[in-house]
Amino acid sequence: MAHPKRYTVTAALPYANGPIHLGHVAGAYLPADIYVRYLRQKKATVVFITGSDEHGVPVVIRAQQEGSTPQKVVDKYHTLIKESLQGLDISFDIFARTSSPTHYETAANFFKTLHEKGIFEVYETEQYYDPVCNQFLSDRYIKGRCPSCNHPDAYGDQCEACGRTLGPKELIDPVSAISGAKPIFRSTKHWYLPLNKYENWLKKWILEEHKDFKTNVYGQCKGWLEQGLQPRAVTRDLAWGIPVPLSEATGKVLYVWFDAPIGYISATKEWAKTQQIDWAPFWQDPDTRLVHFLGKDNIVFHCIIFPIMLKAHGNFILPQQVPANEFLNLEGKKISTSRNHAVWLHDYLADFPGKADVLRYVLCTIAPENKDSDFTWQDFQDKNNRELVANLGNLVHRTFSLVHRYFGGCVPPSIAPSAADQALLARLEDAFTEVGNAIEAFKFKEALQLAMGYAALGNKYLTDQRPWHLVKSNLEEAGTVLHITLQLIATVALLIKPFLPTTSEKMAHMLGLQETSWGSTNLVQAGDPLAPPIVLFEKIEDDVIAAQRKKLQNRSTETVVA
Ligand code: B3M
Ligand code: ZN
Repeated sequence: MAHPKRYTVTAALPYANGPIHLGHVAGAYLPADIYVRYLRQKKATVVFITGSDEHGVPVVIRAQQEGSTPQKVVDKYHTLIKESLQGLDISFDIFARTSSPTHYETAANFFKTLHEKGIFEVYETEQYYDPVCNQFLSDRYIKGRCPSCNHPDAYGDQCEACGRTLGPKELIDPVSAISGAKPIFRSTKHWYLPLNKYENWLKKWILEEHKDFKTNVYGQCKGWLEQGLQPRAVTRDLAWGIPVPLSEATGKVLYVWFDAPIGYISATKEWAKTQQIDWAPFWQDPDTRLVHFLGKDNIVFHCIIFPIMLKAHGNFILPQQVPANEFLNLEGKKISTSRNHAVWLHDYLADFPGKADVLRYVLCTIAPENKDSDFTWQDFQDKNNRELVANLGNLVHRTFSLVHRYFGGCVPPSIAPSAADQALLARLEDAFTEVGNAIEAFKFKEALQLAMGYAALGNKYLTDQRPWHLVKSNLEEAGTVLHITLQLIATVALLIKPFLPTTSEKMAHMLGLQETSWGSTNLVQAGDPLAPPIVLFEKIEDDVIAAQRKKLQNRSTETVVA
């Protein structure tokens, strides 16, 4: 595929109503980061956008639970989330906030443009209203018995016991989650985006023109389109959010899912300003490739609603790819923030300092790319000990030790390489294409496996050639083997750079590599001095893993509200 002029890559804006967990990381932030790091290594022009989603009912509910205010909640989690993502080396160009003035202006103008173009339909409907608190109740604020499974505490949008999506009117014996009062119906006016009017256009755009979407994404879109689309309200009766910019809409705010995706655009504007460049080509030039990374629960918003918004507005490009992931489970169970069954990213970083790459590695090997997958602490330990330590770490350590011991710490020359040596070098030439193709197809798990396969190949080569024996009989031949192994290690350092950036950097430092761009060859030359070997990975002991399991069990039994 021809390469575009530039890339705009987004990762879903996390709700600033709580910390992020490993499921979020595996679903969106890590794959986005791998993709972006790869593009940068190829010297592409790319901007990587994310930030916090600070509006919506979840924030208001969290503030109530914490006895705080929505503003304090978003301030706290914005910082926590941003720092934890940075701790994992997620290399966004900007971590913006939907509370920023640029965003308020951009979102309000977007709404105004659609309003002026006569896109919206206005309907007056009866909605639940809390007569004690005198406010309309959003779906999450209504509780009642689930019509499907009889669970007594289902929410107006979903029953967490059976997973069914609900409408508030389906609940049996509804009560207000704020006051406990029985809600009454009251009429209210809202602005609707008539999704149904775009159905034919979407069918063509996705079902015909985007057969290249991942099967899980394509399948979900097809399901939505077959069910038929309905007009969807993009305004809400709520005090927290961006005010609807119309005089007849006092007291109403934009629906969070209307303003949040526009947040990608406002974030791009803010970033471009810091770079003193024009933001517009990143969203308007057809030669820009727009790619959204997210978890499967966000597919409908990014493949159906946001594209309709962009199309209705006009003058915007549409996403070229939406490589959404399925869900990551934890120790065989669904991750649940309400039941506190989660591994929080900031906890991991505190418990495993200096081990960001280990988590990146493990999460990439189990990325839920096509189906849900499972994180277990046992697997985490095994992959660290058996793959990172025993394969990559061992290869580097063995090779460097021999070169320091027998060749004065400088790359030995390659003299009369054998057929096996040449075959190995030839394989290295294909490595970048092979791994790069997998990355461009959003098959990150496969790409990492391929890259690590080269480390395994290096270990096998060493074991077969036995340079530690050769040094006694034929020093030249031993030097040749080590030269080739160093060439391989340098290639691996570049191949793993998008996945394990810190490890790659350590390896590049040890090898004295100047050039680390994708596809570079002949990376080391005879005579190049090497730095002393540094330990890349340490074994993780059983007691550390046992402690993590215990922590999870203890936390899961704590009672946490909503
Ligand atoms: N904040 C939902 C989520 O975190 C939402 C994503 C917005 S992306 C524009 O799952
Ligand atoms: Zn239920």
